[in-house]
Amino acid sequence: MQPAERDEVEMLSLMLLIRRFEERASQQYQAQKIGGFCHLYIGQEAVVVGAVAATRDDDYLITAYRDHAHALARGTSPDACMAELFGKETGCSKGLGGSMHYFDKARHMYGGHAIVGAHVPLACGLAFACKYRKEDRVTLCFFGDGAINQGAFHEALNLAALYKLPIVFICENNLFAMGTSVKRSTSLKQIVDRAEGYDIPGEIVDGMNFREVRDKLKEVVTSIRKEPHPAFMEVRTYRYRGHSMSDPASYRTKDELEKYRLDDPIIRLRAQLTREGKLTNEQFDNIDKQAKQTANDSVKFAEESPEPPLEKLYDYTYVS
Ligand SMILES: Cc1ncc(C[n+]2csc(CCOP(=O)(O)OP(=O)(O)O)c2C)c(N)n1
Repeated sequence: MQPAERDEVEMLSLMLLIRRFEERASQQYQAQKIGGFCHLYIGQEAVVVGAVAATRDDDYLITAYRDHAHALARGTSPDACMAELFGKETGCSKGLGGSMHYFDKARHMYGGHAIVGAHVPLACGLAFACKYRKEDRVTLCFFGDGAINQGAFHEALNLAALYKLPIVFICENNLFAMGTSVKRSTSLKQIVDRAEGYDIPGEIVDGMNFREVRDKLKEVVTSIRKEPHPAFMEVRTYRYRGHSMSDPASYRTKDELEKYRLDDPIIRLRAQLTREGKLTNEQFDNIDKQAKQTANDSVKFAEESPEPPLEKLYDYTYVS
């Protein structure tokens, strides 16, 4: 069981750790220490941290490929996360998954999935298992705005509603799927209206505001624990970096980016806590220093870790 209220300074520290971890990862990618794809979550931190603050550690969590923050928020060690990016044996997926395939079964973090929308039915499977076993866990299924026009997404929502599954579909609407604006890909004016088509209650949440994410999700999760049902949240957020490390993000204007930077979720929570006398500048600087140190240490750990042995190359690989 979680304490009734997660400490907000602790949650701010988590957001800073995620930010500093990914900044280091970005540098290591540019130095060619990390191969393959790498999608950063910078700017979206309040979404998953707000969600973790509203739920229990034994609730299930599953997401797409922008997954570093989801593992870190769940408590996967930064060392194991960085080592995974480096393809090292000490990584959270034994160095065989990379950036898009983080996994931590012990912490109920069920990936890390690269195919857009494909994990949404898997999330329903997790929620079905909980209901079948009469557990009061809730499944949190995160996905981007690009997933909502995939067939698998629609099949999953239909089943979730039909079976009254204990699941929250959390659409992290960062306005773009790669370089495609949501306005060009989706017929609806509001993504949340997708849920109505399946008789699933939905709401819009400000994803730059940690407190709003936490509080709205808490209400939803309380209702689901009482009587299982699906729910949908369109969380409006923004990614400050490109889609992946190789995207210069030339499809959006500097003004747009600047507007969202002024609404940085970390700065916002810091300001709220400072105004209320719960955080001093000195405390903030110390937390940030610690986050930077942890991120630096994770790079050292990853560098010094062994490669997976060659004979493990085909382990955990399956064909259908
Ligand atoms: C089925 C499928 N089609 C296309 C791709 C290529 N692709 C990778 S990421 C992406 C954009 C998805 O955007 P969104 O779901 O909004 O998530 P975000 O990147 O914004 O987090 C696409 C089209 C894919 N991985 N899977």
